[in-house]
Amino acid sequence: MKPDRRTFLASASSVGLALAQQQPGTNGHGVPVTVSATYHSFDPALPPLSSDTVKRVHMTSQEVPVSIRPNTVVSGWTFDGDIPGPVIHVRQGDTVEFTLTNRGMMPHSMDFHCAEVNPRTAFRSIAPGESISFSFTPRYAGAFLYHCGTPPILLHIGSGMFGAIIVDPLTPLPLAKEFVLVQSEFYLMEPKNGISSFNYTKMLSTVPDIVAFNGRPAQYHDAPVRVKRGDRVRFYVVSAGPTHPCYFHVVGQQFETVYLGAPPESAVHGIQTFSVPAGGGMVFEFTADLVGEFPFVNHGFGHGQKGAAGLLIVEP
Ligand SMILES: [Cu+2]
Repeated sequence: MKPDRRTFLASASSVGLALAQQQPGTNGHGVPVTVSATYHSFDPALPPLSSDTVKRVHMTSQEVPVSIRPNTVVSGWTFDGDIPGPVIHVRQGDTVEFTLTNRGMMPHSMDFHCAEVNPRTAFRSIAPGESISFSFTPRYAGAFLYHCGTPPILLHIGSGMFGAIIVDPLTPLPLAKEFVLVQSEFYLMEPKNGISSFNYTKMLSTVPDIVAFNGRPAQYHDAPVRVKRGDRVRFYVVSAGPTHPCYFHVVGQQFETVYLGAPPESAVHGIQTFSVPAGGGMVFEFTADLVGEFPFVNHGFGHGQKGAAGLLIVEP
C-alpha cells in the first residue's frame, strides 16, 4: 500500500479543527477548565530496571492542565497527566507489552522509536474511551523518544505528548549516576483564566517561547542535580522537539564518551558538545572528578536562554 501523507500530516480541515479546539482557557474542546495543576519538579533520575523480561506498560492519554513553572499553567495534552510522560526503562531483548487507554476527548496514539512494528496498526489513533495494545522487542540499546503520532503530529507533540524510553544493553554499562533529560519546546498563547493554550501558528513558525528539560524551564537551576566526586555521570538526552535539536554541553567538563548509536558500540571520546536531533536520543558520560557547579546546557544559546539549562553540583 502506498504511504498516505495523512498518516503524518494533517489536512487543512483537521488543523482548523485543532485550532478551534485550542481556545485559551479551555480544555481543547471549548469546555472551560479551572487551574487545578500545582507545580512539581520532574525527577531526572533514571528509574530502576526491573528484572522481568516481559515489561508491561500501561499509559493513558488525557488532556489536563500542567504547571510548567510556579506561575505558568498550560493546557497540556499528555501521557499519564504530565509533560513529559513517564520515563520507561527496559533492557534490549525484553518484550514490552504496551497498552494505551485514551481517557482524553480527542484521538491519540503512541509511537515508540525503539519499536519495530507496523505503524499502520500499532501506532494507529484510537478514539476517546478506546484502548490499544501492542508488543515489541527493542533490538538496540539507547535513549529513545516516544510520542503521540496522531495528525497533526506537530500539534500533539507540541502540546506535550512525548517522553523517553531508555533501553539498557544486554551487558550493563559501567555503574553510574544516571539521569534522563527530555528537551522540548513550548509555543504558547497569552494566558486566559490562568491557563496558556498551545499556539499552532507559532509551532509552524518554529520560534518557541520556552525550551525546557523535562517540561519545566530551568527547573534544575532551582533544584540542581547532585552527585559525589568520583561518580560516573550518565545523561540520557532525548530531543522531543517538536522541531529543534539539543546541542548538549556541560560547562567545565568534557564528555569521556558519547554513544552515537546503541551502547556500548559506536562510542566516541573526548567530546565537548554533541547535537541530539529532534526525534533522537544519545547517551553522554563523564567522571565527576572535580568538586564544583557545572551547568548543563543546550549550547544553542537562544534555546539555552529560554530554559534548556540546568546545574549539576559535584559534592565532595
Ligand atoms: Cu495525541
